[in-house]
Amino acid sequence: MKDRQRVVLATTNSGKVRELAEPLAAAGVDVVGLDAFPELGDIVEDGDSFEANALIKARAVARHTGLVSIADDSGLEVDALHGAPGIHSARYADDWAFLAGESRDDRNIRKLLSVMRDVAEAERGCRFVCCMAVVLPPASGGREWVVRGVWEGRLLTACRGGNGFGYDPIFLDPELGRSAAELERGEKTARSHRGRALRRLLAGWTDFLNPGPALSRAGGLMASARACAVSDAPK
Ligand code: ITT
Repeated sequence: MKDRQRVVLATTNSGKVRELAEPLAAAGVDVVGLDAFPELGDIVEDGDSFEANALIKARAVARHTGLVSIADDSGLEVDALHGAPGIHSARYADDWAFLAGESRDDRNIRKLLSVMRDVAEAERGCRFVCCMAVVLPPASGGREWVVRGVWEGRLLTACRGGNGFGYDPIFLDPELGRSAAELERGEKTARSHRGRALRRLLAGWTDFLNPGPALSRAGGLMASARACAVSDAPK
């Protein structure tokens, strides 16, 4: 990457920031946090897919800040629950009361383990999914691109490990035989849905920012049509 690019990371999730800021900086992308824009209120994520919600967040932040923005919409899909909690992963247990001292992540895990308590080992397949959207501000043409990363795993019956965030303690990487929370940050990024999406994004980053004439035209059309497919190559 030739020039360093300044982008806003459109997330309020500190776990995501920890996992994204360092690899982005190493790739020449200077990250500005949403805390630099306290006037930006809550963004309503009312899309029906990870892709749609990532675009909703990235568009809102690019529009408000006038900077390139990157958003991550992610979650855990459990086969035995037909893909739930999926796009509702962050708010999965909002219908359950907190136990004393419990965090939102702890409560989500407690609900999921309880719902899955009678599900046999063979039926405990699951995956983390991450869709990452990058959107240029309107003054730069508003071009958009979404990439997807997936991490296949098994749902554990009890927590293991103290690293990471969210559902990491109950997600087993079957090839490593360790939970996501038993991995150091770099090990997790090498395997994870977020790491995979990020590597795809960085591989096409320069082309996305500096498209040739054909790509520019396609990007302009795509931005005005507000349609954006997930792909390995920037549109
Ligand atoms: P932003 O929308 O501000 O980015 P959020 O936490 O609301 O923050 P999402 O709507 O994308 O983000 O929800 C993602 C949820 O999925 C997150 O809160 C975790 O519960 C779970 N999740 C995503 N990635 C994860 C990971 O790497 N490890 C564990 N849990 C993860």
